[in-house]
Amino acid sequence: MLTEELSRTVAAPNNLEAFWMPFTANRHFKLEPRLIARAKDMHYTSIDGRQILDATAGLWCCNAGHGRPRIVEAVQQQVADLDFAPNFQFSHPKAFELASRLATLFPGDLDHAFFTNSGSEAVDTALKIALAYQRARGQGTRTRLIGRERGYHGVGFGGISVGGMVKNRMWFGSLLAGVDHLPHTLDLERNAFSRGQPAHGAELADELERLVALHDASTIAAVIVEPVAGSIGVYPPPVGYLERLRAITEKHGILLIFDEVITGYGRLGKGSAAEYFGVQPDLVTTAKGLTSGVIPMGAVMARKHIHDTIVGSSADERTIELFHGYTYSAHPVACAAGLATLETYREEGLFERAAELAPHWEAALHSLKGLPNVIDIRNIGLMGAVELSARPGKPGARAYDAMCKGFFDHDIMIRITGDTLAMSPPLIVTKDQIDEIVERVGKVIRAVA
Ligand code: PXG
Ligand code: PLP
Repeated sequence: MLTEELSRTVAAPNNLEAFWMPFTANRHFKLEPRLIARAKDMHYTSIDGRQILDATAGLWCCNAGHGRPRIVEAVQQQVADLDFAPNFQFSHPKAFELASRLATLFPGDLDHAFFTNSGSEAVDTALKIALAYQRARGQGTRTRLIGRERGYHGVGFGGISVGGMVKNRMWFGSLLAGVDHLPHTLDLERNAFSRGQPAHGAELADELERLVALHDASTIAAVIVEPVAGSIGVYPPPVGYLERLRAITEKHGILLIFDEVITGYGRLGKGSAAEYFGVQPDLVTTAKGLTSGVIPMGAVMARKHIHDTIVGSSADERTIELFHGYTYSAHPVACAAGLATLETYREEGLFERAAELAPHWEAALHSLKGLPNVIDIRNIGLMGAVELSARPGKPGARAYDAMCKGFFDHDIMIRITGDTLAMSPPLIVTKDQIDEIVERVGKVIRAVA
């Protein structure tokens, strides 16, 4: 069966041509394709029938693992019962049910959910809500958005404007106007091989005071940060940093947006990073783990005053309050997947499980210290990164080789960014599987020395 699939794909090389792959070295991939046929629990099956250990939860999204029965059945049933219903001026019950579940999951009064289909759309939505809120409360001069160097906020024009990964920005012109950036928080000199949150760097949040002094608070709508920078290679926030950012934004009437597309839904052993760190943002963007990656979906969680200010801003209750939404916002199949996913997390105690496993994950990852070219190891919750030194003049090549060798020679899926190997296993991972991941990653690191 699997071999048949392999021959069907590979025997007709033109099959590989038409798919212009996202964020992929297309030419090299098509020479040496890494194709997946199916997935169950902690493993993928490659099209040649090998069991590949999923050390990345897909792309940081399959937090419940793969092929989970409750989610599969919910999606199958929903497609048959109600394949689509518009959510512009009409709706369906599961949209309200899921929003209510999310309102209880996120801390404080993050009580309103605006649904999107991805993290990128969630980011654009949150930025627009921030601008609309400032305007609705009579602070329409607050139009600036502040992101952070090395941040990843998806690939919409809003997201790449506040984002700080140079290759995601440099090709695409002048981006949104009026955006500025905080400095990133990676500091290998002071913090290399920290376990969990690094001790040094809280003062980097004070850079926001400099931006306020430069632009004036009356021009700044919102600051958006990943509470733990994910895509760049797992940068946990320095101790005290997020608290300081919250204090400064609050002092100046600036909204604080946490982009929790990766950190939400148990990745840190809690429903959100906001809860984990005990810091209350005004808006939270989420996606990925919301449906465990099964059906695309994102959501922006907004605090009550933000929702109420915008929704209450028009006198006539027959007027649309926010001119924003996607055809597939709150798609019924995505809502069904979301509800079943949250139920799976609850029923199996997966957030608590992640919290319990985090110390084992930390110890296992840090056992890789001392291997060739390893210059830093970072971890928090069930996120981890091993940073390798770059080959002279060839940034990224060592990690790229590691990813390929991992897949073909050691049956493991790892994620790479620059010369960093990033990992975020499904929350169903066992201690033995964590040890297995780390053992295989160790072999891969030796193989690319
Ligand atoms: N914000 C954050 C913090 C993210 O991590 C997005 C927004 C965008 O989500 P969508 O669903 O539009 O992809 C993300 C997504 C990687 C990697 O290389 C990271 C993401 C996606 C794909 C790959 O680590 N993060
Ligand atoms: N482009 C065109 C021509 C459309 O009609 C629409 C939606 O109706 C869109 C883009 C936006 O698509 P979506 O709502 O799926 O984001």
